[in-house]
Order: sequence, then structure tokens, then C-alpha cells
Amino acid sequence: LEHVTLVGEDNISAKNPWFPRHASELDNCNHLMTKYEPDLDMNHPGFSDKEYRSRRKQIAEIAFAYKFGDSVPFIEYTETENKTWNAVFTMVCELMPKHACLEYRKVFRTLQEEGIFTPAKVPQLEDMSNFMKKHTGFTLRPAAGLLTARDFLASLAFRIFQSTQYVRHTKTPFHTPEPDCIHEILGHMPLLADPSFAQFSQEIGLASLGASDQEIEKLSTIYWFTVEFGLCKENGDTKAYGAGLLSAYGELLHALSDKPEHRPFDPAKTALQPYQDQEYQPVYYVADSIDDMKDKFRRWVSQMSRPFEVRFNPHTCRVEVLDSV
Ligand code: NLE
Ligand code: FE2
Repeated sequence: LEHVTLVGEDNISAKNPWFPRHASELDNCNHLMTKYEPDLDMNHPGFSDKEYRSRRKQIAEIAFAYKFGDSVPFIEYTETENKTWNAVFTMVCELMPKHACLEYRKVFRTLQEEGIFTPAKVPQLEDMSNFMKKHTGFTLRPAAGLLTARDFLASLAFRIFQSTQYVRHTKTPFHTPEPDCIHEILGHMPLLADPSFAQFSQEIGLASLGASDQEIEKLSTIYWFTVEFGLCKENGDTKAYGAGLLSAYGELLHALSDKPEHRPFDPAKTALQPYQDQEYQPVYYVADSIDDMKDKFRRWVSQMSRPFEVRFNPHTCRVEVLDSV
């Protein structure tokens, strides 16, 4: 950009939806999708478990009360919750060396060495947040459940990841359709502590600010097939980098078997692929590498039709809006 002028709050066209300009405004970006709430979904493993439902409520209250700048409240996880963590963690430790991408394996080891990843206890979000902050500047804020794509993506623009804090039902340790903190911690957080992956995550967030509903749909589809369910090549082998695979061993093995279809990652096509979140995916997209995926995404996203550009100022935690002249 050669000539840019900063655009004030009022000067963005009314056609572009509101978006947060400062990280503190993420306090307003916590709208939930209710489809998987254990209270509302009869198929949820916690539907008939009163104790589980009240525990979920209790932990959701923490997220609703949270304000920007607070540290993430400590949760004393129960014996049952720690047992569920232990089952998933043990499985991931077994499969990860062979099936996870290099970037993931590297951070995973560091988390073990620092005593944050242990078999016995669900890690605290505050400890995870401090760890990520040291490596990439990403931090966490607690979320009560599955957020709308617009709210969730907006937070990434500020290098903030909205993370659930409750644990999946103990009946279904190896796969759940909704996010829970085991998925966030084992699936997402190691890669958010990788500089290149963190950069990609922020860029998809920046692209979402003020975008139309249609563009948000495309960006969340790309997010789905990369950050959640992405595969990549590594020395001729196929590895997983998607969080929904790394936190669910059943789907990890399915994804790497010859059952589903593998297609090369191509943002223009991937962005239009319909998906569902109830069952294992029938289609996965394979990138040559995480860096290659990031380059292809950048090229594709630069053609998006927003009439302004945004850039994040890390000193002020503010997103600056630039009018291209
Ligand atoms: N299926 C994943 C798991 O069980 O960890 C969660 C996916 C959330 C999109
Ligand atoms: Fe996720």
C-alpha cells in the first residue's frame, strides 16, 4: 500500500457489518450457536445426565462473566474430567509421533517438557495462554460453547483464541461433534504456539472483519478444511495438522486411511465445499505443507472484495482500517 488514510468508525460503508476495532470489544463477540447444547440436543451424551448439565452451566457462567484483561479463571477439574483427559491424552501420545505434522510434534514435546501437558490433569487455560503468549503472542479467552463463525474469526484477528473450558462427556472420550477444552488444548493450542501457523490464523481472522455473510461462510469453510481437518504432506507421507483430527483418534485414523477422499488444497474450490459436523468427514484437503497452504490462502484472500484494508497494531491491540487510495 503506497497511499493510505486511516478510516474512522463512521466512515465505513453501512454495507459492511460492525466489527471490533480493539481487543476489548471482543467482550461483545460471544454469540453462541445453540445446536449442540446438552440441554437442547436429545442426542447429546449429556442430555440425560443432570450432573453433567449443571457442570456445563457452571463453567459457562465463567465465560459469560469474563471481561477483556481478566486472567482465565482456574477450574478444579473433577476426577471424572481428568480421567477423560487422560484417555484422550494417552491416545494422542501414542498416535502423534507417526501421524501429526512436524510443527505439532515439536510444540507438543515442549509442552511436555514444561510440565503443562501431563497425563494426570486437564491443563489450565491460563497456563496454556501464557505458554502461547511467549511463543506467538496468542492468548485465550474463555467461551461458553460453539460461537458464531463471525465472532470466532474476529477474535483471531487480535491473536486471541476463544476457547471452551468444559470437558466432553465421559461416555464419548474419543469423538464429540462439539468443541470442548480437550479439543482446544490438544488440537488447537500446540499449533497456535507455532509462529507460521499463528500468522495464518490471524490472517484468516483479519480477512473476516467487516466481511459479508457470504464471505464469512467461505472463510469458515476454509477454516474447517484447514485448521480443523487439514492434512499436509511431509517427506512423501500424509500427516494431520487439523485440530479436529488431533483431538479425536477415531477420525484421525479414518482421515489417514483410504476410506475418505483426499483432494489437493485449493482455496477457490475448498471454500465452496459443503461440510457437516455430525460425522467423520468424507473429504479432506491435503496441502503440500502448512507454509504452502498459507501462501495459497494469501493469494486467494487478496481477491476478496472489501473496500478497505485492515492491519493489526500489536502495541495498541487495535485493528487499524486503511482506505486504499
Ligand atoms: N471431533 C472433535 C473431537 O472429538 O475432539 C471436535 C471437533 C470440533 C469441531
Ligand atoms: Fe476447533
